[in-house]
Amino acid sequence: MAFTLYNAPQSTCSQRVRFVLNAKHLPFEEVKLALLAGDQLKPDYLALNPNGVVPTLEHNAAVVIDSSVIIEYLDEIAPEPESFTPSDPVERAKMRALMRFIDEMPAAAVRIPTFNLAFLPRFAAMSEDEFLAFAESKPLRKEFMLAMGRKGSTDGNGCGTRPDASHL
Ligand SMILES: N[C@@H](CCC(=O)N[C@@H](CS)C(=O)NCC(=O)O)C(=O)O
Repeated sequence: MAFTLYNAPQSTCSQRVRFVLNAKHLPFEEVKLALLAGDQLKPDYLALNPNGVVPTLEHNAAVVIDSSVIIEYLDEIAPEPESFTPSDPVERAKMRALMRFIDEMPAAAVRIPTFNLAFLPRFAAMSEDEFLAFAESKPLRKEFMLAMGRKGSTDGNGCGTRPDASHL
């Protein structure tokens, strides 16, 4: 099996996939994208992942996008040495609910400090028009960028909230 993972070292979504590949002892090639430089928005990468975000997995001729989908895919094609998916449908449903929760809450919440700490210095150096054009070029994150603004925000105008997993 030949795997190529397009990812970024600091990206939590990429880390999830690297964790599963390593836990399953699956060797993989890495293509590291420089997110601050905008590698994820280049035409060659958008042809693989039209959302313009990492990670993306190439497995032979197949292209799989979205970290949660990728880790479920890996568990299906490589259930040995260990499967991470419960065989009982109720337990499997709980696993999926937890995965959805992680996507909806902590993954969304971490975008705000990431934006403020990593991206803001670059945006502050842009004119408002340059920032708007840059936001416009992001297929998945345009609204988030506009809500955060060129000067940043502490709450992203409701784009993220404090995660509470106590019910799971
Ligand atoms: N739901 C997607 C989200 C992917 C995502 O947001 N990736 C971030 C890094 S963790 C990214 O590529 N950000 C670059 C950008 O927003 O331009 C997944 O889990 O794969």
